[in-house]
Amino acid sequence: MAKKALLVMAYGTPYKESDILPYYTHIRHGRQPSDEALQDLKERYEAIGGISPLADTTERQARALLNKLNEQSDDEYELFIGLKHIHPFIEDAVADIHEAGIKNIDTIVLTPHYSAFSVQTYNDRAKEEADKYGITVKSVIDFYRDENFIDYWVEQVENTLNKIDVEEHKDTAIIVSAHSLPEKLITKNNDPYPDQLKETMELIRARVNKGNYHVGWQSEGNTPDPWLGPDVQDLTEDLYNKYKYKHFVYLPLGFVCEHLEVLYDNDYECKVVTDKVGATYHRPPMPNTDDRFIQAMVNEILKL
Ligand code: FEC
Repeated sequence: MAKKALLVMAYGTPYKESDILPYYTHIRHGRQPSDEALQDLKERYEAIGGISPLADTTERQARALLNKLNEQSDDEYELFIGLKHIHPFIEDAVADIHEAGIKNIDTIVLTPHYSAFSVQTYNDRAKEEADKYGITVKSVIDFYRDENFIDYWVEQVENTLNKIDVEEHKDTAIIVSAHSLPEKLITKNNDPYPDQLKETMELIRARVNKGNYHVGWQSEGNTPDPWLGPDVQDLTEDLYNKYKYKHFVYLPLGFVCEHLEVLYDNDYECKVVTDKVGATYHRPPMPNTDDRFIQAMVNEILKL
């Protein structure tokens, strides 16, 4: 039985208010945000209760993944968590793996779709650090196609539709979304990210063909360049104007748990729009440590 490191990588979140400035500066590649932008972010964290549940959920997801993987693998995995924008950084985790004397790492990023500007940047950082120590790295690229992952979201759509009068299913929008990225980076590089989101929507629609499916993008950054759109808030307003939908169901399935981008950008910002137009807001629970979600990731790791 070979000993391997399981490196679970995730975005990271401030642990306390004073972490917000260095965290935001790291996200901005070392450029400090303006006082106004910093204040705006602080207020968003305040609006979701002070801090994000992301740190705790990442830890629980990683432990659940480790346990399931060790039950199903011939290898014995030890868990390491590496974050993109706050400690423990990806590089710290790889250094810890070296300290532990482990020579093989399997990595996964807690996001289902691949983009060179998201998953690949995590993988490159892990690989670059591991190369310094002569450690071998294998990385999961994406896991959205796994049937267990789709099963999870199919059940969420069905549960939500069950709460809506059958006659109103035709007046229901189901908005499938992921984090937006700058449009020029994605189109110039023929990045699969937008197609993967559409494919995820089609895989769900093939199983629950009720309601009206639409793709949206959310949480775009504050830069002058265009980002992938339509933005979920604008989309909500446009769809309402066009179809007078009575219900809006949000599936932010490019994310894997409740955190700032879901609790604020969906549960607050999108709800402002549904309230304004007089439609009903629905957002089913995120996967968190759901067994099917964890199994989807285990399946991809076992294929490495
Ligand atoms: O709950 C929390 O505290 C953290 C939630 C969080 C997640 C997340 C996931 C992704 N992001 C992605 C791309 C970008 C790009 C920029 C950017 C900016 C921010 C800011 C905050 C933030 N992101 Fe994030 N992201 C989360 C939080 N993100 C806070 C800064 C303020 C703001 O713009 O709201 C723009 C950077 C720039 O200015 O240059 C690009 C992508 C994901 C999903 C994949 C992943 O998890 O890695 C892509 C969770």
